Amino acid sequence: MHYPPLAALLLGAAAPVAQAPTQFPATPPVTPASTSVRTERRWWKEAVVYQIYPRSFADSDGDGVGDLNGITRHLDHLKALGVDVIWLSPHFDSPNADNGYDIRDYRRVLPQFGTMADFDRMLAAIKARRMRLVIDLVVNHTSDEHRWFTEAVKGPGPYRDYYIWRPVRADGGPPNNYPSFFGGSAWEKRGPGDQAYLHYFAAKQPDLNWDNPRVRGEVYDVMRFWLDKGVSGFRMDVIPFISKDPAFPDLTPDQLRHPDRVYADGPRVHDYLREMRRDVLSRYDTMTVGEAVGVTPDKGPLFTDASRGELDMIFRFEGVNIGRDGWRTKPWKLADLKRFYDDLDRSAGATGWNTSFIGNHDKARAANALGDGSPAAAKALATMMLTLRGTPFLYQGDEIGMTNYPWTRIEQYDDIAARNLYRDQVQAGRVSASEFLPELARTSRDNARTPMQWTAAAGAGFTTGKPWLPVNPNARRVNVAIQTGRPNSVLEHYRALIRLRRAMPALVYGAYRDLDPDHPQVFAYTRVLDGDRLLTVVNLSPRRARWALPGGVEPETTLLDTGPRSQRGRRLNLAPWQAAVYRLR
Ligand code: TEU
Repeated sequence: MHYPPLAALLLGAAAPVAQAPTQFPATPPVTPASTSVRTERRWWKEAVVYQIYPRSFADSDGDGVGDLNGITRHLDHLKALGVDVIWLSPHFDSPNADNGYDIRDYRRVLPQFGTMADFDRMLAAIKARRMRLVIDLVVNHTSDEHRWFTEAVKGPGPYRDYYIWRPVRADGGPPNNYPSFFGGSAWEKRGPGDQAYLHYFAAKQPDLNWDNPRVRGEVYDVMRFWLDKGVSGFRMDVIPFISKDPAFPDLTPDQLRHPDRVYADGPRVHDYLREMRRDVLSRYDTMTVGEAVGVTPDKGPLFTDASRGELDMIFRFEGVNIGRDGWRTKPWKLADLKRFYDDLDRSAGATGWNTSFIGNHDKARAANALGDGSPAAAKALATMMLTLRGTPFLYQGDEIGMTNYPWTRIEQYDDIAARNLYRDQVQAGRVSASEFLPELARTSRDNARTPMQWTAAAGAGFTTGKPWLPVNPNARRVNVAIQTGRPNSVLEHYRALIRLRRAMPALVYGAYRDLDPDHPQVFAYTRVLDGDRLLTVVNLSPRRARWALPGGVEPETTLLDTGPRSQRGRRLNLAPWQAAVYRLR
């Protein structure tokens, strides 16, 4: 179909629909770190959070896909682990182009996962165990099957301006050179007129137009709907991306190397987050954590400084991404990881707060990505994660040291990111399959999405049917049942660490100091609160290591140790991946 230019103008949103201008107060400054305000106590600072990827956690009805009743059945595992808060990855109705990060209906449970009654029962069971639930707020984009979008695509009407439309170029090319995270242009022409809509992720994930106050009102209503049901807050998907530069200038070649940094720096993002806090969050007792993709170190505090009234915490990814460059792995140095944690800690400033995590549903398994896949490495990483300053977010399966899957063929993958990469890299002739596939196997998100390993049974106790992603063949050795009660298992180590964290306020609120930033194998730091002085020493390497105790650092009691007694005079001799926590004199 061809439309003359005039019709295109009438149909499209080439000029944004006029809206009542919203007045936002001036942005408050970040509290300088030098102001030594003692951090205020909050339940979410003291909490241990556990992320559930519902598709892969527990399948109660044998269809091969995890579900809410499966979660409800396994809550005692989380309680015994010591978890306070569950973060549930999207459980909403979705066509699953991106496994639920493409939402079709924000007020409906994905039928594969169950019903709203199942959700209510799950939430009641969580609360009965004195835990809380935080859900995933995915509002940078919706599914293209959301009713707002199916209406918007038709042309002018109340929903057109819920999304971002721009005319395609005269040669039919996209309005600008923004790339999508899942390959190709971030623009797709659809519907009448020569108009394209913006999608930072898949074409089936159109970006919402947050400059439209009606869109913000809809999002806030969705938030109130779930808060009124009793959820305790939100993990906010790519939340720094919500505000766009309406001029959509082309990215420079330099910016094209890190488009996420531009996407995360829109002109109104802080105004919108403060409005969200004022209109919604401040009326409830919540915690919020933003997925800060693209947020550079200097910008982090703008989101988390408590005096600004935006988010409570963000996830920054330099740590978990240290061993990778896109789909490739890369060598890394412990000193760089320590520098990141140091910088992160400083960026919390006087009133901000951080997160501590080693994996999530978008990463390869932590035991492999930052370790060598061994149980000892899993325990070393856990010790680090649970004694750093910041609220720890555990990812399902890491508590038993689950590892990457031995992928060999592209057909084994489910993830849209993996499949599109294969198309853009291998099928487009950029790299050979033999170069690409072993790297993808080490970096793919599907590593984190294979079924949770509960028992040694076929289906790993995850399902009695055919699992939607294959079960890792190591499930016979690596599973919850086998590790429960077994001394030195990864699971018992996690439990001990969480108990320790609960018993020691210094592990939550204590000041952090890296004692030896340059040591190539050992990560050693103190946590100090009033008279309490704790020392964590972790050998983050597969080789034995030595570390000399600095003057004034006198271990008094060993609170926890994964290896043989290690102190000889002023020296600690550490086995590969050995980790210990001491109370200092
Ligand atoms: O992830 C945002 C993000 O930028 C990811 O692309 C991440 O860098 C990537 O997964 C690495 O391969 C969030 C969600 O966590 C992710 O699951 C979604 O696919 C994405 O947003 C879109 O909603």
